Amino acid sequence: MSVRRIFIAGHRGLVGSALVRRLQHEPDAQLLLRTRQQLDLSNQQDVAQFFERERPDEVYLAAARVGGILANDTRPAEFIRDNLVIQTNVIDAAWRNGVRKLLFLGSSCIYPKLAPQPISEDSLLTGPLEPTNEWYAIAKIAGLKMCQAYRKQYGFDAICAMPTNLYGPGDNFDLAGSHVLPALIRKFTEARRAGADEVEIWGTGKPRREFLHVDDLADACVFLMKHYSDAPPVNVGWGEDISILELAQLVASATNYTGRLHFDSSRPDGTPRKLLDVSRLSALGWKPSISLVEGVRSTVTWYGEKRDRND
Ligand code: GFB
Repeated sequence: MSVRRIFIAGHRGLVGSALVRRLQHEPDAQLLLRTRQQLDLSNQQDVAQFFERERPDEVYLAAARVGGILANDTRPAEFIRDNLVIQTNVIDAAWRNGVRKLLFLGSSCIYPKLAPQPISEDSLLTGPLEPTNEWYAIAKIAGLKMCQAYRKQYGFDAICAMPTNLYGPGDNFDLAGSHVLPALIRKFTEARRAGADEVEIWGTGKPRREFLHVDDLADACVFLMKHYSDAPPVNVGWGEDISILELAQLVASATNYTGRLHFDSSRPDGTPRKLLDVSRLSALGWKPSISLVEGVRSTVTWYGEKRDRND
């Protein structure tokens, strides 16, 4: 049996660690993993030397500067710079060193703020972006276009997956940088443990979001690596969305919090709705399996155990 040398860029992040869990038991997979201390992906020379030396067969490009609405809105330079640099270094070095296939991870925020729902891949570049995260979105659009350009000019088999809002074990629970689901899990867990009678939720509670468990995303990425080789991006989502108010009620129930919810409407709502059209991926034969209720419960348990261990 021939061995596939697989580089997972960003293997300590939410997505990268899920890819490690998914791929580590594949009998023909040999995982190449480097921490930030071992390999600085923003250093072009280091990345080029790594690829020349290690010669991976496949690359999952999950390394990125990511964050929730506040981090995106307040640190735009970091979001556009770090993502452009990391993805350019990795995609170019992969192609130059004979990588057989690369999967680039984008985000549903590449689509216009007011795209028709559910959002099809064909909505790309048809209207203005959501202002709170346009810097990150522009970087991710550039990554997607770079993959398409390398395929067109060089025949490089680079594919692009566009996931919806993700959550799960290994997420960022820092309230200044996190996405809404880990933020709510932390706020409700702390409120229940402290006996607090109110939890603050940003915005009006009316925006609608779709959430996918990161283990489902990792499975979809491995599926696409095996079964898809084309230029258009592929949306990866659950197929249904819920309001932030409904999400807060779900997390309150999963954490046994019984106090009040206070909505701070001075905080931004962001895009009003973000539900992906997943028909392209469904037609290829993949579907997710971890429901939001089940995924939130297991992530609440994971987070509680992590806090108890103090790590
Ligand atoms: O998940 P989130 O930060 O990002 O926020 P986006 C989603 C919604 O939840 C917004 C509300 O309407 C927030 O105002 N929200 C309520 C909260 N309470 C909280 C809280 O305590 N923390 C946070 N973070 N939100 C991101 C983009 O947009 O989605 C990224 O900024 C990326 O670029 C990611 O694309 C997937 O869904 O609005």
